[in-house]
Amino acid sequence: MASEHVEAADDISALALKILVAGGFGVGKTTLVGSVSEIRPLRTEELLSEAGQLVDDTDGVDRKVTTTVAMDFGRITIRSGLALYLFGTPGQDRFWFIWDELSQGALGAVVLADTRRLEDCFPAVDYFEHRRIPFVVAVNCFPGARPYGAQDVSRALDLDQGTPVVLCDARDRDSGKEVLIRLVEYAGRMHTARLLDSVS
Ligand SMILES: Nc1nc2c(ncn2[C@@H]2O[C@H](COP(=O)(O)OP(=O)(O)OP(=O)(O)O)[C@@H](O)[C@H]2O)c(=O)[nH]1
Ligand SMILES: [Mg+2]
Repeated sequence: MASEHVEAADDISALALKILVAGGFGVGKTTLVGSVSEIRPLRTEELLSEAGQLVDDTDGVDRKVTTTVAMDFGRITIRSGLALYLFGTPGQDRFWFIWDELSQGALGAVVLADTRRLEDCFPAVDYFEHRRIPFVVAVNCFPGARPYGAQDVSRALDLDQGTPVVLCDARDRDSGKEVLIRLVEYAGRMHTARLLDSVS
């Protein structure tokens, strides 16, 4: 007899939403997708090479030896009937052209930030603001980084009022899941408001 337990992502009536995990170089995008994914995540890591030293901005991430060159992919079931497909973007400027492809049809995005290099997430914030893709900023609290409150980060990034800022640890599944739930709730509200605007 077929199992009565049907996983959300295997159920054809389940809703699957596309979410991007973006942000600057080495901020923890691959780590976040890997920690929350219930399937073995797809990764496209390559060694940081000497040739790349001339073009890659690795300041502040000295101990990093690999980088994402195409994307990360993972999946998480938020609740029965609702699965998220997670697409982690590459962090380095030379892979920007991949972002347009990845962002097609996305419900929203997580912009990961590291307060020691906050300016690295400006391009991602700009990118989603210009395309009107709802996003939340998730501050990945690296040990040793000065703790800032969500309000401080929101002000420093000059975010539109209402854009959520969440503190998280990208290595922790529950923490990552909380970020994704905040995003789905926020993006849902934003899309509904726009829909109502367009018909009124
Ligand atoms: N201490 C600490 N280390 C972390 C955290 N998140 C990620 N790391 C480490 O930081 C490094 C960068 O993580 P990645 O997940 O590869 O970063 P990324 O944003 O995918 O990097 P690119 O794809 O190269 O842009 C790795 O060595 C992780 O182990 C964190 O929350 N705390
Ligand atoms: Mg990566």
